[in-house]
Amino acid sequence: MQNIDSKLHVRGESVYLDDIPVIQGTLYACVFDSPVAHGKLKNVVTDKAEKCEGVVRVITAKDLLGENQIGGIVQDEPLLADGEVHFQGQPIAVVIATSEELARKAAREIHAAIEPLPIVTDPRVAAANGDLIVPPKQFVLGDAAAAFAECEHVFEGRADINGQEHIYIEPQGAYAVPTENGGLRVYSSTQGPTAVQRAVCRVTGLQMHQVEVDVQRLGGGFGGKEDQANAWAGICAVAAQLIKRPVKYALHRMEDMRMTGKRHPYSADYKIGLDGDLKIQAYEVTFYQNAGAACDLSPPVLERTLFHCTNSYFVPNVKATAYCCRTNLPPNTAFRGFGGPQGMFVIESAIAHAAEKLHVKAFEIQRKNLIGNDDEFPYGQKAESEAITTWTQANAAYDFGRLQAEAHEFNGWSKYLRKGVAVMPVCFGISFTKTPMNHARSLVHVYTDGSVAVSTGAVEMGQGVNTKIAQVAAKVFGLPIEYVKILPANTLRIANTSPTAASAAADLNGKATQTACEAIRGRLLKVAKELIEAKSTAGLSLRDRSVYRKTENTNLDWHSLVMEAHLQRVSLSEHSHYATPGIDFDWETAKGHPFAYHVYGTAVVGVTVDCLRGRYEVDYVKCCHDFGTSMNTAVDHGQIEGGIVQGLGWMTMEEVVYDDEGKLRSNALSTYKVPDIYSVPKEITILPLETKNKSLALFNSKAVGEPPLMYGIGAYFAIRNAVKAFTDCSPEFDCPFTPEKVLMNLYANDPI
Ligand code: MTE
Ligand code: LUZ
Ligand code: MOS
Repeated sequence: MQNIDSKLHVRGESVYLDDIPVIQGTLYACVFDSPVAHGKLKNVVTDKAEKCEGVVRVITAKDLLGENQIGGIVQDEPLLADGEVHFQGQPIAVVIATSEELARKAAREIHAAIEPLPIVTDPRVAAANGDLIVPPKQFVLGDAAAAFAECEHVFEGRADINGQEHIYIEPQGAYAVPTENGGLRVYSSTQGPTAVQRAVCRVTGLQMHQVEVDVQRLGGGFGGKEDQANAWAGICAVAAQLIKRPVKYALHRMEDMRMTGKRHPYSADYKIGLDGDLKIQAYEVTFYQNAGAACDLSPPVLERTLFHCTNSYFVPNVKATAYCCRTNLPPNTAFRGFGGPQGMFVIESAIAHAAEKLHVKAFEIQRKNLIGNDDEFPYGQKAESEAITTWTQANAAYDFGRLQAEAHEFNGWSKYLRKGVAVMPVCFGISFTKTPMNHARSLVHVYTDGSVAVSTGAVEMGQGVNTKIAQVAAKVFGLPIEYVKILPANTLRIANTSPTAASAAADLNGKATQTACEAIRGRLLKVAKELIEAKSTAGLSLRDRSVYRKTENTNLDWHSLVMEAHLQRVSLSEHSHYATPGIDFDWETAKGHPFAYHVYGTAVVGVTVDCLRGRYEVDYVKCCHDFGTSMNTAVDHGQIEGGIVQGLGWMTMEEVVYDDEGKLRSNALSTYKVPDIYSVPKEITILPLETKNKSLALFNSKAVGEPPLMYGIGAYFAIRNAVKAFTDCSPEFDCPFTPEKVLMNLYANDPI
């Protein structure tokens, strides 16, 4: 079944924030943001801008009627800078004008007097200065120190991981419209309608029932709109409240890149200990997370780095420590994988390091250490593992040894091309690691014409969650998908939502929808029982728009049943709640059962490096992926292909560059290169592993949104292997492996 939005997308008829027809009298915002990464804000000169054509008002921190604060976890993020600036791109003032162009023009006339303060961009420097946003976090399993003493081989090193721009196709934005009695309706390109509602209430001083947030769909979020849509909604809301006219702000790409946070860069130190049989006996790792200038979601991102620091491996003795370091960069934020990928890159680096020194293939170490059933993760949860199964099935289908041998043979005769292969297993936990976030609600109406409308808190951002939720309703009611409409996420219909994140939107909102539909179906079947004079509802079901008794069509059709139920004054509506059972986590002990289940998979990545130019191509990514029982293979394969390409981009060509002044140099799509049709792998093969277990997933389909991104990590190690096949070198573990970096490594040994 195809994505229900695909026809709209192809015709260009899908409505995104900037497509919403504007109301007469709408004004446009443009932010004046800090040109300095750290300093005392002495004075903001706005009078020139105020006199510009079309300008209605210029807003600064002192104008807010509510609190000047949008920090969610730590109260360290003003909506508009006040007293100090902490990163280049921090909003200081907002111009409100009659058109977008005039607002932008006037914003250029604002000036700020800023007395410079020292700028820190390196998380290790911040940690040395003691500038941590929250206290360090630690996971301990067994006794790493004692285990190292017993290990035959011990290796230590460092790994550095750069950030990543989200490059959602639709930049951030919001549109706030005043409603009666001082209320607001806010359209926002957000993954978290409730987070936007809370932020808007805070900065305007309104109560939550006065603020309606509506989200039709996003042109991509990838985590970048889990928290960071709040500022733009807050800015539009404040302006709409003050001026009493609708205010819109759709950011330009360069504004978005300059002012918003990205995937967190990390620097890490690792120590890995193996016994004579290549079993990893001990692992010690310290992570320095570059959080940027404000907390945002950095602590839970840091926690997920710890949760995934041993990836798909069982290590009996682990000590993992993580520091949340404040720097003068835009606050970094959620990005597909949410800190997990960074944790995985470090242990994969440690394994590659050990393999290099021991002259064995990395995949021999990887294979020997895969986590098995009932092995314990460092956070106490026992694995229901598919790690070995996905590895074995991928190896049976693709033959890692043969792929390596072919690369080796090729490297033997090719003059300037080198092939490299790497295997990347992935294990990713599903559930928000903050247990209280794992719940959702669904509101289902069956109308008297038999059509069905479903509202949930899930935000459609291209991942197909609406299609899956529509499938749930269609399945429970036995209807074609065309009978079901999924309404925009709206805080008046569905309250107190968790963001669409953690790959859990279909699980949580789909389960709530299932319960709601089943409740209505139960009532309808009772009505049907009377109409067809059956003894009980047992054996009755809804299928093909009809009521069935076992396998026989009773000729009572859906439309008549619905109308009859309505005439009998039976409710055709239901509001249901779902909360993931059986999960908990205690940070006091750093142990618990935080995840409903894990998603497993194994990928093999092959690359060819042009050793004259440093350029490379990804020849293939072949994986075996644990789908549970996929609800929609077209959507899920799309998620895997997209995730892989996004992961490859992060590992290879996407390079976020800040200079020492904290200025973003890679500030446009001309200087920040994302994968295009020419750089995607020539082959992506997906072998589905169908697992049926007692997992808590929706109709046994496992979440798919984030895990495949981490297959892309294999590209780094495949390129590294190809480079090592050309020249005797040991490239640092420092991603992305850009063509420039490849070239420098290829010729590092050459005297110049
Ligand atoms: N796919 C598309 N097309 N666009 C997106 O923005 N976001 C990813 C993933 N896949 C994203 C996407 C991220 S970061 C998450 S957490 C999940 O989708 C969220 O949706 P789900 O919970 O429905 O899987
Ligand atoms: N967001 C969040 C997430 O708030 N908590 C999480 O655990 C998480 N995990 C993945 C992606 N987003
Ligand atoms: Mo995804 S990083 O959970 O939005």
